[in-house]
Amino acid sequence: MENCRGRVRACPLFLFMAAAACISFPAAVDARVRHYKFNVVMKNVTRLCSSKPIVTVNGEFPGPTLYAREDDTVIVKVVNHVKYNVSIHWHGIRQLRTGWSDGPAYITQCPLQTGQTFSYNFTLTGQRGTLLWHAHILWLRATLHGGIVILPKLGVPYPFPKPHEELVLVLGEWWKSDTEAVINEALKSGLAPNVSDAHTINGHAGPVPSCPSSQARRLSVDGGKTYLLRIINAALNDELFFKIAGHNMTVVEVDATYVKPLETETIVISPGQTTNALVTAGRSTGKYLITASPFMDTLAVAVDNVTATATLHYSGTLASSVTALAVPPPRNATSVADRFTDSLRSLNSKVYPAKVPRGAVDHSLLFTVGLGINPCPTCKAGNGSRAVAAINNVTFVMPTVALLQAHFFNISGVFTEDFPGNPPTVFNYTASPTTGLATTNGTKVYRLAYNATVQLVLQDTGIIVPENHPIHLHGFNFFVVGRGIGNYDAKNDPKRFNLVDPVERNTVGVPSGGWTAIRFRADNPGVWFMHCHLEVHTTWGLKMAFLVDDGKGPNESLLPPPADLPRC
Ligand SMILES: *[C@@H]1O[C@H](CO)[C@@H](O)[C@H](O)[C@H]1NC(C)=O
Ligand SMILES: *[C@@H]1O[C@H](CO)[C@@H](O)[C@H](O)[C@H]1NC(C)=O
Ligand SMILES: *[C@@H]1O[C@H](CO)[C@@H](O)[C@H](O)[C@H]1NC(C)=O
Ligand SMILES: *[C@@H]1O[C@H](CO)[C@@H](O)[C@H](O)[C@H]1NC(C)=O
Ligand SMILES: *[C@@H]1O[C@H](CO)[C@@H](O)[C@H](O)[C@H]1NC(C)=O
Ligand SMILES: *[C@@H]1O[C@H](CO)[C@@H](O)[C@H](O)[C@H]1NC(C)=O
Ligand SMILES: *[C@@H]1O[C@H](CO)[C@@H](O)[C@H](O)[C@H]1NC(C)=O
Ligand SMILES: *[C@@H]1O[C@H](CO)[C@@H](O)[C@H](O)[C@H]1NC(C)=O
Ligand SMILES: *[C@@H]1O[C@H](CO)[C@@H](O)[C@H](O)[C@H]1NC(C)=O
Ligand SMILES: *[C@@H]1O[C@H](CO)[C@@H](O)[C@H](O)[C@H]1NC(C)=O
Ligand SMILES: *[C@@H]1O[C@H](CO)[C@@H](O)[C@H](O)[C@H]1NC(C)=O
Ligand SMILES: *[C@@H]1O[C@H](CO)[C@@H](O)[C@H](O)[C@H]1NC(C)=O
Ligand SMILES: [Cu+2]
Repeated sequence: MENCRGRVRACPLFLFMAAAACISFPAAVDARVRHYKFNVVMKNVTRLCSSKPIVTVNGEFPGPTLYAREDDTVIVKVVNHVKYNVSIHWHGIRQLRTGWSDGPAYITQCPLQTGQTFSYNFTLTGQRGTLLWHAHILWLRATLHGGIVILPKLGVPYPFPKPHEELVLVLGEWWKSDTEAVINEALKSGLAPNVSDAHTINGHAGPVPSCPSSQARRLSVDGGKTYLLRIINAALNDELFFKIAGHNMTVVEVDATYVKPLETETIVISPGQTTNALVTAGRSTGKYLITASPFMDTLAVAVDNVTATATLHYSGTLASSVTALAVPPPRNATSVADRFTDSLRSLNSKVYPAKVPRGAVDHSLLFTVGLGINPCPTCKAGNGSRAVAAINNVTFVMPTVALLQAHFFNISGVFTEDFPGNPPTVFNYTASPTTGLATTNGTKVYRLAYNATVQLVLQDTGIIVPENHPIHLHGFNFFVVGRGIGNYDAKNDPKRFNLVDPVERNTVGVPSGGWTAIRFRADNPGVWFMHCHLEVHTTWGLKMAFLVDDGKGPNESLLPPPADLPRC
């Protein structure tokens, strides 16, 4: 199953199948079913001047890109050859009625133990664009991730000028240490884990202070041609700014939904988000620096401040030519991030309408998202306390039986259905309280009837520190109808909601000390995880799940579990 290592030639559509040697479509007889095999194996790699074994798919880092078309069925046979339990999440794929293939460990499945095999099996319905796959257990997604490219149906063009070529750019974070050791050390101490040592672009950091000889990726372009960059943030904990010296980009899609073209110098992208942008090689020659640098506007929070670099390299450029530098925004450039985020709009065309739930909603929810401090007698470094995180003051405790299994087979005692729809206590969420920092434990879900409409306001808290949290919802896309700083005002803020062409996505940043309002329709039965996509916060408990009941008849009901679903 060869692919072009991130590079796809955008062939004329009628030639597409002939280009199978270039894109990864296997020469399968059944063009509608794409088979992939993921062998999870250890691989020794050298980065930042030192070497370590990492968990990979098929020995590749980043892992292989999955290519398919809208309406295809994808079957990925995963075999676990490593010592860790593994599960893989197909981030952003709706998984209509196929929740068993969603992937988060102990939410929709038990993990694949060493030696086990599971075939994820799902159909790509109503989606086209770039997404990502990644491990959804422990911190394994640090190295176990890759792109998903969903091409439009055969013969359906992009709603933007056809690019000459397409490039998948996976942004990541690299630790010199073993990432499991990093998080385990933090859980023992009660303190925050060590930040990463560098960011990466397609697996490479480029020259960095600690290792000036570190390699940089080179993207070769021809002057005058336009390229589609499929940018994926697969970092564990860092939101990133992405820039190319001397070149503006035009964003045309985010999270596999088309947007109104947005010209920008800087792209802001949170872990779990994807952004497709056109870039025209409008210069005639030269080398231009590409940068991925952190966005973290809470100065009290330590961040890996090492910028990853690659180069945009025009064909015919002399080796001696100097690279034009890009100046990344400072880590706290909130205004740069806001300008970008506030400008994104759904394409909302006749062909791709924004199906925003309008009018009164069935569930109007307010969830606080933030940190907390709980006692931990064994946490010496934390002076007997540990950092935790919570939604509506509930720190989610992982069950040992998958929630979806417990739901489908009516296994009691695994979860309760009393997840609060509003904060249990009303306070000034964005202030920094010095008392009442503890949270409650629970494995709670919020239950929704099939097809119910939901408005959910995600409100950051200032407990310990306010911070930007990229919240990811499994099983659905949602519309980002509003956003603001301070405490959400239920009376006045809805008046300014955009119910016409809000951006549609699966992961959204809740601004530091502010709120974000989303709307979605619960048209997918199953159990759907929602969590912060900063892995450190997920580990600390910033997660919950929605349980969506079956509707009427088989088309609105969860399928039975596949026979090879791993058991606990
Ligand atoms: C990685 O390197 C170590 C020692 O450098 C070696 O023992 C081990 O077998 C290697 N592992 C793999 C998967 O190549
Ligand atoms: C995939 O799931 C479909 C039902 O959605 C089923 O018909 C098919 O047999 C499954 N394929 C495999 C290989 O499990
Ligand atoms: C974390 O950082 C500290 C301080 O630099 C270092 O002593 C420790 O070994 C690091 N932990 C891991 C797991 O790398
Ligand atoms: C790049 O886009 C910005 C708008 O974000 C615009 O102000 C600027 O003039 C553009 N630069 C070039 C070189 O087109
Ligand atoms: C990055 O952080 C380190 C340690 O906190 C600091 O010494 C260094 O000056 C910072 N570098 C930049 C470019 O801000
Ligand atoms: C960013 O942080 C620096 C200190 O590191 C501060 O001087 C500057 O004012 C901050 N900028 C913004 C926009 O907050
Ligand atoms: C623990 O207490 C010591 C002594 O009071 C103090 O210096 C240190 O900063 C504290 N550590 C934390 C994480 O609060
Ligand atoms: C909360 O759950 C954690 C495990 O996730 C446990 O260590 C802790 O003791 C629990 N706290 C309470 C108060 O039950
Ligand atoms: C809430 O706290 C913030 C930050 O301390 C403060 O600026 C604001 O005035 C407070 N709001 C209310 C209503 O007290
Ligand atoms: C969260 O729950 C804990 C434990 O019950 C309580 O002490 C704390 O006051 C609550 N905090 C908030 C903000 O509701
Ligand atoms: C879901 O609700 C929408 C809006 O009320 C309605 O148009 C649609 O028919 C409903 N779908 C189902 C399957 O009930
Ligand atoms: C792996 O998963 C199984 C099934 O959930 C569990 O019993 C086992 O403890 C897990 N192993 C580790 C090392 O966590
Ligand atoms: Cu978070």
